[in-house]
Amino acid sequence: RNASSKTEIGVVGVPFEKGQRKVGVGNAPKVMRDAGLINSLKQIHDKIDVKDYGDITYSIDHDISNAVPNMIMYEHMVACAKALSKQVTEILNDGRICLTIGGDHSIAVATVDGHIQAKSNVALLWIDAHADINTNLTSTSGNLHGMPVALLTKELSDYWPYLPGMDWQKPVMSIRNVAYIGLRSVDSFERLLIDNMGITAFGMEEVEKFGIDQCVHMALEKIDPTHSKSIHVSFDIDSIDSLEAPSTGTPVRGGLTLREGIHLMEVIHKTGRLSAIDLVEVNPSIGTKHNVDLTVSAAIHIIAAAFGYSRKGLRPKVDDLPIQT
Ligand code: Z70
Ligand code: MN
Ligand code: MN
Ligand code: MN
Repeated sequence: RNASSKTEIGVVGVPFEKGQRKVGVGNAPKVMRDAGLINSLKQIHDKIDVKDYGDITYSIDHDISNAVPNMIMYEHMVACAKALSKQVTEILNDGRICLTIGGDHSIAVATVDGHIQAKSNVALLWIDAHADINTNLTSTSGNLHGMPVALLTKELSDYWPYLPGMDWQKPVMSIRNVAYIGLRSVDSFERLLIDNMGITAFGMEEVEKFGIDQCVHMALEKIDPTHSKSIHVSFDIDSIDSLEAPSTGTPVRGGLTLREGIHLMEVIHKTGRLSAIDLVEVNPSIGTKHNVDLTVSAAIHIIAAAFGYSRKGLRPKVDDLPIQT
């Protein structure tokens, strides 16, 4: 409970869905806003200040389409990412915590890059059923939302070909500053990398064995042992079990419960060092209206927990008391 300190939030929507092949995930920013996201944030407690920076727009350079093998709709990702990185840096430089509403997970290349531009010393928690650490050589899909971690980290930079239009993006983050929680659908090359590089990864087996509270604390201890870094949480809604968050492109059973997702964010909130959150892969075109409502409300609960929503409730301000004591 952190109702005494002021929390300034900057929200940016990214209606981007070209990092994968299913239609609809680009509508999530609108659907999340229509579901009352901004008001839900304002109602967490009275020290919250929210500024909505609107949605990212961009225009593509057709000359670089098909420039890189096995990177589908590459030119779209490049253009969107450049605009988004700048916007994230601006929000952080305005002194706000940046909340990015995707869009598919390829947008995290930009949000983490923009965060590093503003704060340099960044620790990244990747909450996902998937590892998203393929390169264009290891990916069996060519989908860019399976590649952002490999684009961001310096240990993998030698494995990429020249990426036209991405010169602004510097892969300066160390994989040592990245931790996964929630993995349960990992490709074979991704598994090889995680094992051989000793990447910090708490899959669903570890969540089961140690519990979510221990997993988050152990992850933070690995990526931020001095308790000094600026924390970035890149939250793929498919980390949550598909029974509780069904409207997503690649649902996987046996995932985090909503309660585990909320608790994870409560732990992060209490560090006082959360600077950026991505909430990605909500697809309002998948499933019934009930499925979509479940998924959107799960996402809003998870976000609210990150900004200090208290499940215990908050005591009223003295002025609000019905009886003067
Ligand atoms: C696979 C790939 C992925 C989300 C699917 C899947 C990646 N590893 N990520 N759905 N959210 O295509 O690279
Ligand atoms: Mn993902
Ligand atoms: Mn995923
Ligand atoms: Mn410690």
